[in-house]
Amino acid sequence: MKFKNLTGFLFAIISFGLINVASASALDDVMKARGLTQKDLLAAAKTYTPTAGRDEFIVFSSGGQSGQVIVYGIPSMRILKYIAVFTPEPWQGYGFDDESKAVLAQGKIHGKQINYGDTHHPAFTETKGVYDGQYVFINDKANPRVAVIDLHDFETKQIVVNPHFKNEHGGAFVTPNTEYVIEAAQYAAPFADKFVPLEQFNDKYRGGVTYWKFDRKKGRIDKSKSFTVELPPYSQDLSDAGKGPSDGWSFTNSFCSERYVGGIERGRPPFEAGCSQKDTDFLQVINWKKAAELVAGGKAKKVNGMDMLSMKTMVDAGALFLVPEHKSPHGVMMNPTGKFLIVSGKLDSHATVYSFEKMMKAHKAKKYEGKDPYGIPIVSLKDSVHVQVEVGLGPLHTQYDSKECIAYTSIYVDSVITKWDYCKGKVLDKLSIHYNVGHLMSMEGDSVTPKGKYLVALNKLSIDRFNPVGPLHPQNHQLIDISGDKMQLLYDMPVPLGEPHYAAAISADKLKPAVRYKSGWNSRTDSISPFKTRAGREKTVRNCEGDKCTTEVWGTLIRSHITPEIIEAEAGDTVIIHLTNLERAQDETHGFAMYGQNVNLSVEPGKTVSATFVADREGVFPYYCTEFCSALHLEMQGYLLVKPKGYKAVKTKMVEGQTYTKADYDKQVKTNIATQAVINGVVKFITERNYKDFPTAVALVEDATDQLGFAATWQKKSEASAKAKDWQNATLQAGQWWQYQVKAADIGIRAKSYLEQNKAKKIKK
Ligand code: K7E
Ligand code: CUA
Repeated sequence: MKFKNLTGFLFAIISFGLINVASASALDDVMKARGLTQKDLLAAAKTYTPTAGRDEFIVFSSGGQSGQVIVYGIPSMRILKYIAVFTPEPWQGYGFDDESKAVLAQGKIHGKQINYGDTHHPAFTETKGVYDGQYVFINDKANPRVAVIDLHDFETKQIVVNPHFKNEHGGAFVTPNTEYVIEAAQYAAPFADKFVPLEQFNDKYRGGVTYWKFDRKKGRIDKSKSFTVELPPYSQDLSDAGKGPSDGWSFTNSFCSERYVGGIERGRPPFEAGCSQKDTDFLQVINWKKAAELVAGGKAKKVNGMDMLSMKTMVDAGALFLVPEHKSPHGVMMNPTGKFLIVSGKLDSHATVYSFEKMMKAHKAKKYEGKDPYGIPIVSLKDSVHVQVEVGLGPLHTQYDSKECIAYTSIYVDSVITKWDYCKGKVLDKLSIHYNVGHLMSMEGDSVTPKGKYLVALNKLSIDRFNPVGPLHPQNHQLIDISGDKMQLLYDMPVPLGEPHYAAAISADKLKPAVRYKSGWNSRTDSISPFKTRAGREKTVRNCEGDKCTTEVWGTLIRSHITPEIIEAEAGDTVIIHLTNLERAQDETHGFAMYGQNVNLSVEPGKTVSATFVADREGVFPYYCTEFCSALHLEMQGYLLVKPKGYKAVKTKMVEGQTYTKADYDKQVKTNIATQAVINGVVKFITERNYKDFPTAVALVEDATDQLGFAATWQKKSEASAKAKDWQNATLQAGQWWQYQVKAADIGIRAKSYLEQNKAKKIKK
């Protein structure tokens, strides 16, 4: 739709009945004041998500050097979460509680804790090539590792360390039924964990591709069933798995097949010169199904404790060959039908479309143009290329549309996105982006059923796109509308957390994350924690063996108190605190932070976490809840008292700041009765409505009923104290009774407004 002028545009909106005349002039004013064009308004209308609105797609983006994964929505581009993966992250208590420390410890290298990762490529689990929304994998380029994130709770469950590589890049990519998670090496190194002179590079340095076996039932990678295929010391790069007709095969790029070793300090030209000298590098084509059979048939050797297939074994079985690629290739992407593979050379202006059928025909006929120095046969470019297309200078990565034969390639040097037809080999459209784009991401673009609609350009530089924040700039993710013939730029989103390389988007309706854990849950092992603690069963136990003492606490958290509120230990004790969040209510997370002990926990509803530390000196260590969980959140506090060794307590009375009389008790009881009247009114409103038709309302009512149960318990206690004329306790207990009433009222009112908003119907009783 084209409009002659602003009035025409507004008139069109009005006649569509979207806004009324009065607000049309208001809109006009806003446009003038903010200098917005019609195009801007259209873009805004395509991305703006009204309050409480939801996104159609959810993106899992690499967090680059932050070692995390960034979750955001499309089209709103609102960031929803940073998932802690390779790096400690205090908000989630990751790397602070014993349970998540155990996950990070799986990622140790030679016993050394690595507290960061360089995440590059996320990949969803697939079933028959379609995203199923169960798990997402992410790699760490710097310390060759892969992590498993469960989408049931968006938590990292496992980290595996590659025992063969010293670096990686071509991961994580999955096979169509997630049989394997692919991880290819990058900078060649000796497999042995020892010094090997660079002079022995050609003989002793190696690359490879690791196939991590994913056990879907357990939701974990099974290292004992995983293996590596040995490759020459070319720098392996991005990889992709075949699908459809090419299922069973995987494809890994390489650069620096010159096997050049730099060394400016030895008077040699640098890596960049020697690694880009030849006109071609090699695509490494691997039959992973055959490789798995070879491993099962005992053809693998254990190297550093994990199976490895030699190049010779693979070549002899016809399961490995090479195809030349143009100068310094980077991206390699199998198309949705599994017939074509697009590779682009970053020092070239072409994208090359390979035909799987053609290269297989040559390979089966043993029609090779020669062998590489390691005896791997080479199928010629001529015998494998479908078409080559001039897409722009410095093409990197390609993504696919829902429309057949349509691809988008990121052009790094030119800073454009090229839309082209890879069947016919024709460029269709170009869009300038800002600036120097790396990966591109289309919706469900790696699957056999891409969803089209949007594209995100993951730009390397943001330069002048945002308000300046110092020399370190945020990255820039640009949202592009690809629903029409022409691409349209919609939105710039700054990413202030490391440099994301790749991202993957899934339809939001495929994700069904939990809102609470089963009570007493260890979320990292996905089982009931042995330290689960029920209400009323809290305890602190001190045990000594010789002069080694341990103070162990089994505690609970619920609005608004921590049990225990006092922990006593002696200097030198190992203190272990287990905390269970007793809440069932949505979003009632409690935190736990303690002075001077590096203790900081996040305990979501149902979760049990533990913290272990040595109380190495006497002192008073306050602790408190870090999440503003209720009106009396600030009172959610306590003390760790670390007494000097062998301290003998002198019996003295607890001095309270305030004493209470019968008048105080009566006043509190009067308040409580009035509060109960308010609660009764809310209860009446709810029970007269069809609230049982609304699961959210039912959950709130359950929670409120719990709180009223606690109120009743404290009412009884206070009445007993009043009977005994203990006005001090009677008043305080009546106060606690009121606290629970207030919590019940708060939740009840939330349920009431939910029912009003959702137009609950009145029912006859
Ligand atoms: Cu091109 Cu690691 Cu896929 Cu960066 S990578 S852009
Ligand atoms: Cu619990 Cu604040």
